[in-house]
Amino acid sequence: MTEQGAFDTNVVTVTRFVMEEGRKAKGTGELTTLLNSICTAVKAISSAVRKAGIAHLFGISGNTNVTGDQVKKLDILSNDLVINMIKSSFTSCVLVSEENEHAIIVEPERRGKYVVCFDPLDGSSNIDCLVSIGTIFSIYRKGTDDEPSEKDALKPGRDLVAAGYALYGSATMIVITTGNGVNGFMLDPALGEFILVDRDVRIKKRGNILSINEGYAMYFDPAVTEYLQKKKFPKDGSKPYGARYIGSMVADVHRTLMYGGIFLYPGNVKSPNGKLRLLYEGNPMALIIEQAGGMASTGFENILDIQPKNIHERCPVAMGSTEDVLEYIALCKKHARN
Ligand code: AMP
Ligand code: P6P
Repeated sequence: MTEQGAFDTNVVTVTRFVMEEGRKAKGTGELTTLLNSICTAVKAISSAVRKAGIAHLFGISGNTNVTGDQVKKLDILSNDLVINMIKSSFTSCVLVSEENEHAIIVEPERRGKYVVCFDPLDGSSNIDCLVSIGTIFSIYRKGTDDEPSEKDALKPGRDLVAAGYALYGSATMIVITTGNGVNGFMLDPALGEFILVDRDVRIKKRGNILSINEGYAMYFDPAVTEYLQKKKFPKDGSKPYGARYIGSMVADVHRTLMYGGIFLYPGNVKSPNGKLRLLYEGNPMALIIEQAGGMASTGFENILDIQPKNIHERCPVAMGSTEDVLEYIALCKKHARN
């Protein structure tokens, strides 16, 4: 509805937006079809998430995934939805999921030219307490004619064609980039459509919110400890940063995108590369943040420049407002020289 309350007869849905972008790109429509199939999976996941408690989808399914996490029923359902929607779109040949140890090679009769890496339900440890969770995806073009394999996903994030995430929060939102900026669409349950609400999202050059799990403070590298000290007890007369940490990457990054500041999941003495996965957490979120005018680094290199070695490898994450990330990088490099 428009602000006057009149029904908007020219509403911009994600389907329409992606089709228009596809026309501009003079594509065959395959990427448009793929993006719309992912949106369909997200709508179905959103419906399941919203009634999980009633439909007994909460609770531990008893399985564990490749990372050893307890896999909850919603995780399995979400994974199956994304796999089935993408396979039935005839657009992709290789799928990499957080829930599957090995890459899924699409059967020949259903293959297309894209490679999709995704976390079907990120933040799943928060499902039972109703904290926001999300779906994250990134899309490469296969680029070669040889038999599809896991190695088709081992490309730097710089090569991504598109990336995005869905946030199942107080509303269901999908945020997408295809390399020409970032746009946000909110699900209108009455229409069953995602409506464009945030066109060409830009992140602040500097924010005042710090997002990190300080439960690991005793394991932090000196650079991280010094950075936190600087933000909490500024000596330049500036105000201390606010602290926000949800524990769902999609929610923490979406807040950082909308309000500015920095989201940190650094490596530490126990886990030198941190916890977050490069292919379906680090890269897609880094592309979104960079496309919105921000920065995404490991502390030493841009996340999008990392050459992956295996499909579930982890990467340290520092992403958000450029000036905040640059300040963090400077401390990482200072301590590396000492
Ligand atoms: P396609 O033929 O649909 O697979 O598209 C070929 C290329 O055109 C894609 O890999 C993109 O780089 C670009 N493209 C196609 N569709 C879109 C779209 N909806 N939005 C942005 N870029 C697109
Ligand atoms: P910690 C959720 O399990 C997740 O993969 C990300 O969504 C989130 O940012 C991170 O782990 C939270 O990890 O160690 O702070 O609980």
